[in-house]
Amino acid sequence: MRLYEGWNSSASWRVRWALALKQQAYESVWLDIAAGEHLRVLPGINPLCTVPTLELAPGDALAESVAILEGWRRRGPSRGSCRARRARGRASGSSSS
Ligand SMILES: N[C@@H](CCC(=O)N[C@@H](CS)C(=O)NCC(=O)O)C(=O)O
Repeated sequence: MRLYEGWNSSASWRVRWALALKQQAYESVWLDIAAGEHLRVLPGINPLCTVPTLELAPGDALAESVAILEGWRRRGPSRGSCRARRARGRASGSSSS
């Protein structure tokens, strides 16, 4: 899994934080938007050429930060959604998030 992101892109940070919360390992590719790097790197991956772009596998990428989070969650990080984890925690008597 590879995240194409920009340091000055708040949408990129949204995805980055979500992946960190889920402890999801991924490769980070930082693109310099101001220098137009995204326009050279992203066309074959995400026709919108925007960051963040989450590449799940070659030829399988998600764009738009909220859609990325939803799409990635639906495809099932094995730890499950935050809501599912909280429900499991309550069911087991654990107070974890
Ligand atoms: N609404 C989108 C924003 C995506 C977006 O517009 N990203 C900007 C950086 S924050 C970008 O890639 N701009 C490059 C361009 O438009 O050429 C999201 O939440 O992902």
